[in-house]
This record gives sequence, structure tokens and C-alpha cells, in this order.
Amino acid sequence: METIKISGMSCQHCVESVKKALEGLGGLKQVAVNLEAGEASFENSGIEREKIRAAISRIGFDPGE
Ligand SMILES: [Cu+2]
Repeated sequence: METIKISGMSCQHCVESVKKALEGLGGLKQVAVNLEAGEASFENSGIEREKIRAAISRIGFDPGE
């Protein structure tokens, strides 16, 4: 499992948006987004970290490293 910190999520809608954005990248499986922890976890089959961060930024949240 790989994880990434995400700032700016405030409700379950945010969680769903992030989940959809990450799943939309097409190479992440078992995507789980935790609102309390401000974090997403997933199995990554080769998606670059920068692409993951960009997908999160694009929908208005702030990804960690
Ligand atoms: Cu929200």
C-alpha cells in the first residue's frame, strides 16, 4: 500500500471527489480515502507520484509529498 497526505478535505463529498479522481487515473486499486487522517491509500501499479499529486490539485485539494 502507498499513501499520500491530502489537505483541505472537510466532508464526505470531498472524500468521494478524491476517490473518483484517484480511481480515474486508471492505475490505482483499492483506493481508500480517510477524512480524519487527511490521507489516501491505494495499491499503485506504476502511476507516477507527480500524476497522483496533480490529480488531487486539479480538484482543489492540497497533496503532500
Ligand atoms: Cu467536502
